[in-house]
Amino acid sequence: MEARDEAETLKPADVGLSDERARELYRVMVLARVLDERMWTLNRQGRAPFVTPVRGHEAAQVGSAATLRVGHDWVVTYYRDWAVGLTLGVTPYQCLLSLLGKLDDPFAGGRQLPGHLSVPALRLLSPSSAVATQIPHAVGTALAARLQGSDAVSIVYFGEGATSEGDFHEAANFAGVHRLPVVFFCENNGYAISVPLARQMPTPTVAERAAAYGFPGVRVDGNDLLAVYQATATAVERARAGEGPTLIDAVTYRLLPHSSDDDDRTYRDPAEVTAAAARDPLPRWRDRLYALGLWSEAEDRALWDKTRGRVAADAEQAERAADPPPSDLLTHLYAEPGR
Ligand SMILES: Cc1ncc(C[n+]2csc(CCOP(=O)(O)OP(=O)(O)O)c2C)c(N)n1
Ligand SMILES: [Mg+2]
Repeated sequence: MEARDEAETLKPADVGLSDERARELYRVMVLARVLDERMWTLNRQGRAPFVTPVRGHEAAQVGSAATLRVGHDWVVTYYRDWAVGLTLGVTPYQCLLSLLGKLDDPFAGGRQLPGHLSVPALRLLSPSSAVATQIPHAVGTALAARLQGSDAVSIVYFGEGATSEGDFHEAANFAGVHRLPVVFFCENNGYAISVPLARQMPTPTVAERAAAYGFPGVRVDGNDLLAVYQATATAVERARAGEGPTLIDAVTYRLLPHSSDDDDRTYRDPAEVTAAAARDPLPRWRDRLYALGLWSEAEDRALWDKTRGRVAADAEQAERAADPPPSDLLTHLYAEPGR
């Protein structure tokens, strides 16, 4: 990416982040990675039925979500956005309860696919699994904020594959016409399951799609935490100031298969995955913190040990938690007469 050299000279203060916040965002990225490792292991052990990995997307998710006013701005995610949730204050234990379909799963009481985070107090909306359907929902919350005279911004996350769906285009068109306070955040990992980007769209970038709807499309290195933070903060400010939407094309890579049911060796050259792993956003941000004198190898080792211990304990506790009772099977599925 052209943006890379310039962005790599950025310091936290240049984008309005304190040094402590810069370290904090690294801790969230590590937490997301460790949670991802644990969920994948639980799946491979036959203890968790289905996982949508976040690995590789951490800088894009954490860097963007960190720009939001938590509990004020509306956040609409998709199934890969574990690290968005963790940045807003969702806990790994809550994620693990949902992964295992437990009674106390705070997102849906154990009756949603994993990765569908939903917390009303955080204004984190419950998404559908149907690709791109969450995008018009975010435009709806942006319109509601406008009608209520609130300065809340809506951000919606989706993959580049979702931009081939009608929902994306209708949402972008409506938001563009009405200059609504919404940030369209695309986690562009180059694949919609097995379908590569060139088979999904006739343009080389997602960013250029914004031109058709009259608002800026910004392409950013999605593996560079500060570059993502800067681009999203600008888009959020623009939206809050009444200047309308922005589409962010955050270029990243999914380091694991699409889901635990997918075998990516059938459509990706292992050499491509190895090359992408060399651009892994975690060591990249860690090395930048080292270079800035904000982090040490001893602190890093201690953080990984502590985080792995915490998530392992959370997983054990979540496994022991109660399952929903069979009598609960139809709750929330059908309207209940008289209620
Ligand atoms: C409307 C619809 N079509 C197809 C699917 C099956 N499906 C689930 S995820 C996915 C790929 C989406 O790719 P992308 O938007 O690039 O996100 P990524 O998974 O790469 O992060 C597909 C085709 C679906 N859930 N909904
Ligand atoms: Mg994709």
